[in-house]
Amino acid sequence: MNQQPTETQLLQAYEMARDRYAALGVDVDKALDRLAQISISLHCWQGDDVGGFENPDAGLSGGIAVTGNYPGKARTAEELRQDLDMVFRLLPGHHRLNLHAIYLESEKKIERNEIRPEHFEGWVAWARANHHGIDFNPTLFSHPLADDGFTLAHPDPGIRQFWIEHCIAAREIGAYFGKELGTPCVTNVWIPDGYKDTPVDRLAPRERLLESLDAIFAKEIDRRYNLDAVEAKLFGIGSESYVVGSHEFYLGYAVSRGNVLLCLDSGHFHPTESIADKISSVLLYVDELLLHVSRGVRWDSDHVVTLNDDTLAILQEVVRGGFLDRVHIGLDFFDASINRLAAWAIGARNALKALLIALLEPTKMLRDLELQGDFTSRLVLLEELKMMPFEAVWDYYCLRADVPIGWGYLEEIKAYEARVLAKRS
Ligand code: RNT
Ligand code: ZN
Repeated sequence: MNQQPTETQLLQAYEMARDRYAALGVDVDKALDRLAQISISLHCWQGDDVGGFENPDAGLSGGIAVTGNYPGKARTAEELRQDLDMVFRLLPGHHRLNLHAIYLESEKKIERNEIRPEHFEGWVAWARANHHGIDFNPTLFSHPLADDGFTLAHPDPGIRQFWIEHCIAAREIGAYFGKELGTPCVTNVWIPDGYKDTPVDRLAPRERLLESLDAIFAKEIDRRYNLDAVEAKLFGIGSESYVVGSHEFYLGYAVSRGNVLLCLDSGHFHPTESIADKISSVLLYVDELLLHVSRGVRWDSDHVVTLNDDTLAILQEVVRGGFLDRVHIGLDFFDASINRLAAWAIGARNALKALLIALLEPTKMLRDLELQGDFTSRLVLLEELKMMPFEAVWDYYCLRADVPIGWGYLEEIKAYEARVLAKRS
């Protein structure tokens, strides 16, 4: 299993693949150069089961859950950064980090509405040294004032105000990241608010959420440094019957406000509903999108991303539509039943592979066939494309970037597990 192809074999396979694609009019080198410009935002929370460092004893709440107890999870920001360094070494290209507010670093306890840039200096220093951009999220869960399942839509104005202040503080920290690192931070608001059982009043919580969001975004922040996004959801654990921030709610919000990005999480819709089909519609009305690429499995919206039809369809849409400059690609899953670094690497490499496959498509040829009404040829070609040698191109891309080929990254993760993770108990 550990037998890897030699460099000569990899190069030979690549050249053959390049000719096969050239015959279809696809310039492989151009596709790889484009791929190299795409940064994926790696979510910090896969590394420690969405725990954060604000209060190591606090449980995860908000209708999301992590299962599994694989040994070796990161317990400090330092350990998390060490793990991230390892994972980034397994990914071809330059990528970003997606942080949550609870990953702050401070000697003393800081209230959520009092978080400031200084609590994230360690992250900025690390990101600068390693050329990562940072994206951000206020954390509106795992907190006593979110325990009854409501935050920005809470009936108590004092509690709403607390969370409004937290979100404003988060946007300012986002701007700090953007300014310090020279690349805009996308700050994404997701709230858990909803009811377990059928509500009587579906309107009032949404009116309150609308008012809270307007208060949060009233403060002008330079869009060169920070971009705001809002994320909808269909249901969560304990909010099965009603979620205040539904898709319609946030779509309307983003469209009507004009300067807020919409975040589409692929695990947040009905099981047969794919966000792939939403991208071209939404981008007619909003300037930019944030994607949380994830994988829903029954009740869970956050399984590790695999290279399945759904992942492919999402990234194909981004590429086919020419949307790469308007779509921010982030990952969102958490699995504690397998090696956490492997979970990250598997998901991120799969998102990159899906992008590569999409970039290697002779889209114009397919589009012409479609326009001519030749659906027979369209289907033949789409199916035959599934057998094209993109694997040889991917291997070459990894070789060029000096990252492990094929499952070679497993060996590195196992070695890291023995060297570092096994000592964390
Ligand atoms: C929850 C949302 C949200 C979270 C992170 C931790 O359903 O998907 O994006 O996963 O904020
Ligand atoms: Zn999400």
